[in-house]
Amino acid sequence: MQSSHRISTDREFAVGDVNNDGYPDIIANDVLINNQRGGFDPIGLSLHDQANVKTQQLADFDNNGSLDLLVTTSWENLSSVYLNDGEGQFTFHTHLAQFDTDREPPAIGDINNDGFNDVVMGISIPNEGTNSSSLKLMSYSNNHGSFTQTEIDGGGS
Ligand SMILES: [Ca+2]
Ligand SMILES: [Ca+2]
Ligand SMILES: [Ca+2]
Repeated sequence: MQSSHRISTDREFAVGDVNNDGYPDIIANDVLINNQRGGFDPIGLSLHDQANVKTQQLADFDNNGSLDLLVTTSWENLSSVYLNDGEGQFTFHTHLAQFDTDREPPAIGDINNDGFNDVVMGISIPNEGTNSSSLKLMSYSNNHGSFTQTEIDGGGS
Protein backbone atom coordinates (compact mmCIF):
# COMPACT_ATOMS: atom_id res chain seq x y z
CA MET A 1 0.00 0.00 0.00
CA GLN A 2 1.26 3.42 -0.94
CA SER A 3 1.12 6.15 1.68
CA SER A 4 0.93 9.63 0.32
CA HIS A 5 1.86 12.26 2.81
CA ARG A 6 2.29 15.94 2.36
CA ILE A 7 5.48 17.40 3.70
CA SER A 8 6.48 21.02 3.76
CA THR A 9 9.75 21.82 2.09
CA ASP A 10 11.11 24.53 4.37
CA ARG A 11 12.05 22.17 7.15
CA GLU A 12 14.68 19.55 7.39
CA PHE A 13 13.48 16.05 7.83
CA ALA A 14 15.30 13.16 9.40
CA VAL A 15 15.65 9.49 8.63
CA GLY A 16 16.29 6.83 11.26
CA ASP A 17 14.83 3.68 12.76
CA VAL A 18 12.61 5.12 15.49
CA ASN A 19 10.74 1.93 16.41
CA ASN A 20 13.77 -0.37 16.41
CA ASP A 21 12.44 -2.83 13.84
CA GLY A 22 15.51 -2.52 11.60
CA TYR A 23 13.71 -0.46 8.94
CA PRO A 24 14.47 3.25 8.50
CA ASP A 25 11.59 5.59 9.28
CA ILE A 26 11.09 9.25 8.39
CA ILE A 27 10.47 12.29 10.56
CA ALA A 28 8.75 14.99 8.52
CA ASN A 29 5.57 16.83 9.56
CA ASP A 30 4.69 13.48 11.05
CA VAL A 31 6.44 10.32 12.11
CA LEU A 32 6.28 8.02 9.10
CA ILE A 33 6.86 4.44 10.11
CA ASN A 34 8.32 2.13 7.48
CA ASN A 35 5.73 -0.61 7.04
CA GLN A 36 8.37 -2.98 5.61
CA ARG A 37 6.38 -3.23 2.37
CA GLY A 38 7.77 -0.14 0.71
CA GLY A 39 5.36 2.32 2.28
CA PHE A 40 5.20 4.53 5.32
CA ASP A 41 2.39 4.86 7.87
CA PRO A 42 1.98 8.14 9.77
CA ILE A 43 1.61 7.68 13.53
CA GLY A 44 1.42 11.27 14.70
CA LEU A 45 3.93 13.80 15.90
CA SER A 46 3.08 16.56 18.32
CA LEU A 47 5.67 19.30 18.67
CA HIS A 48 5.60 22.76 20.22
CA ASP A 49 5.34 25.37 17.51
CA GLN A 50 4.85 22.65 14.90
CA ALA A 51 4.35 25.11 12.05
CA ASN A 52 7.74 26.74 12.53
CA VAL A 53 9.98 23.73 12.83
CA LYS A 54 13.32 24.48 11.25
CA THR A 55 15.49 21.44 11.90
CA GLN A 56 14.82 17.93 13.16
CA GLN A 57 17.62 15.55 14.07
CA LEU A 58 17.60 12.07 15.54
CA ALA A 59 20.03 10.89 18.23
CA ASP A 60 19.76 8.83 21.39
CA PHE A 61 20.00 11.33 24.25
CA ASP A 62 18.97 9.16 27.21
CA ASN A 63 20.91 6.09 26.09
CA ASN A 64 17.94 3.73 26.13
CA GLY A 65 18.65 2.50 22.60
CA SER A 66 15.87 4.49 20.92
CA LEU A 67 16.49 7.55 18.76
CA ASP A 68 15.25 10.78 20.30
CA LEU A 69 14.48 14.03 18.50
CA LEU A 70 16.18 17.42 18.65
CA VAL A 71 14.02 20.14 17.09
CA THR A 72 14.70 23.81 16.44
CA THR A 73 11.99 26.28 15.53
CA SER A 74 12.20 29.64 13.82
CA TRP A 75 9.36 31.50 15.50
CA GLU A 76 9.57 30.94 19.24
CA ASN A 77 13.29 30.34 18.83
CA LEU A 78 13.26 27.20 20.87
CA SER A 79 15.37 24.14 20.58
CA SER A 80 13.79 21.18 22.26
CA VAL A 81 14.51 17.55 22.98
CA TYR A 82 11.73 14.96 22.66
CA LEU A 83 12.26 11.44 23.98
CA ASN A 84 11.16 8.37 22.04
CA ASP A 85 9.09 5.72 23.84
CA GLY A 86 10.66 3.06 21.62
CA GLU A 87 7.69 2.94 19.24
CA GLY A 88 8.32 6.27 17.56
CA GLN A 89 6.07 8.34 19.83
CA PHE A 90 7.95 11.44 20.95
CA THR A 91 7.28 13.25 24.22
CA PHE A 92 8.64 16.66 25.12
CA HIS A 93 11.58 16.37 27.48
CA THR A 94 13.41 19.69 27.76
CA HIS A 95 14.28 22.96 26.07
CA LEU A 96 17.86 23.86 25.31
CA ALA A 97 18.49 27.41 24.09
CA GLN A 98 15.57 29.81 24.13
CA PHE A 99 17.36 32.23 21.87
CA ASP A 100 17.37 32.37 18.12
CA THR A 101 19.41 29.50 16.85
CA ASP A 102 21.85 29.64 14.01
CA ARG A 103 20.66 28.86 10.52
CA GLU A 104 22.80 25.77 10.64
CA PRO A 105 21.39 22.66 12.32
CA PRO A 106 22.88 21.89 15.73
CA ALA A 107 25.77 19.44 15.80
CA ILE A 108 25.34 16.30 17.89
CA GLY A 109 28.17 14.21 19.29
CA ASP A 110 29.69 12.99 22.52
CA ILE A 111 32.15 15.84 22.99
CA ASN A 112 33.19 15.01 26.56
CA ASN A 113 33.37 11.26 25.99
CA ASP A 114 31.01 10.28 28.83
CA GLY A 115 28.84 8.09 26.62
CA PHE A 116 26.00 10.62 26.24
CA ASN A 117 25.37 12.64 23.08
CA ASP A 118 25.95 16.35 23.55
CA VAL A 119 24.79 19.25 21.39
CA VAL A 120 26.68 22.21 19.97
CA MET A 121 24.88 25.10 18.30
CA GLY A 122 25.16 28.75 17.50
CA ILE A 123 22.65 30.99 19.26
CA SER A 124 21.98 34.66 18.86
CA ILE A 125 21.94 36.50 22.19
CA PRO A 126 20.62 40.09 22.25
CA ASN A 127 23.16 42.67 23.41
CA GLU A 128 21.75 44.52 26.40
CA GLY A 129 20.49 48.01 25.65
CA THR A 130 20.93 47.75 21.90
CA ASN A 131 19.09 46.29 18.96
CA SER A 132 22.04 44.15 18.04
CA SER A 133 22.83 40.61 19.00
CA SER A 134 25.89 38.41 19.20
CA LEU A 135 26.22 34.98 17.76
CA LYS A 136 27.69 32.66 20.36
CA LEU A 137 28.69 29.05 20.05
CA MET A 138 27.24 27.05 22.93
CA SER A 139 27.68 23.50 24.05
CA TYR A 140 24.97 21.55 25.86
CA SER A 141 26.55 18.70 27.74
CA ASN A 142 24.15 15.90 28.44
CA ASN A 143 24.12 13.92 31.65
CA HIS A 144 21.38 11.26 31.59
CA GLY A 145 19.16 13.59 29.53
CA SER A 146 19.80 16.72 31.57
CA PHE A 147 21.65 19.44 29.66
CA THR A 148 24.11 22.05 30.92
CA GLN A 149 24.73 25.11 28.76
CA THR A 150 28.28 26.42 28.38
CA GLU A 151 29.60 29.11 26.08
CA ILE A 152 32.50 27.92 23.96
CA ASP A 153 35.30 30.48 24.13
CA GLY A 154 36.30 31.76 20.76
CA GLY A 155 33.12 30.43 19.20
CA GLY A 156 31.44 33.80 18.68
CA SER A 157 31.57 35.90 15.58
CA1 LIG B 1 11.58 1.38 11.81
CA1 LIG C 1 16.51 7.48 23.62
CA1 LIG D 1 28.74 13.56 26.37
